[in-house]
Amino acid sequence: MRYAMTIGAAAALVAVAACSEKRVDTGMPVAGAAKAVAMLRTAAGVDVGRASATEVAGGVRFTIDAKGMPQGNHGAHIHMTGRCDGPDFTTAGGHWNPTNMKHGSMNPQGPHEGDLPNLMIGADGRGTLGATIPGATMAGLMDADGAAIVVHAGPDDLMTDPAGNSGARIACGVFQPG
Ligand SMILES: [Cu+2]
Ligand SMILES: [Zn+2]
Repeated sequence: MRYAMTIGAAAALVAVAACSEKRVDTGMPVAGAAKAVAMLRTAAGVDVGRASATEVAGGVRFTIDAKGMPQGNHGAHIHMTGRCDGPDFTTAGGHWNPTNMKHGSMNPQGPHEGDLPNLMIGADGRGTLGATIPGATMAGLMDADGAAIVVHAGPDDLMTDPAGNSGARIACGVFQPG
């Protein structure tokens, strides 16, 4: 009897663990996952890398592979409209924000769904980033007006609405189904 109760308690613990596990952002790949790719360009049209968006379990995983950018930390976000008109790329609109939050992962009222960590560019002008946005969907990203990825001149403080004081938009890319 005592043995059976211990087993029962252990099973309950496993059930709780399995349940909370589902909420963890695993970023596990999904078979036949939808994917989109964006080529990053400066206002002068210079190729400065690429970004990708891939459907994963529970969200969308974004990557950036950058080159030819100024050394330092740069704000990087998914913007709501799939347009990148120079020189200031304002046509990309604000941050992708389907859930009506404020900007920044350190903002108690944040973050936007389109908020990514800072992109760190090294002395060689290169940098990479990978982040999964829980709850995001490819259908939401690739809606009628599309989406763009934007890299800013300065670092994102991850807190100040609407864009973390990250300065001018120095590179932009429109997501295309890939
Ligand atoms: Cu931005
Ligand atoms: Zn934001």
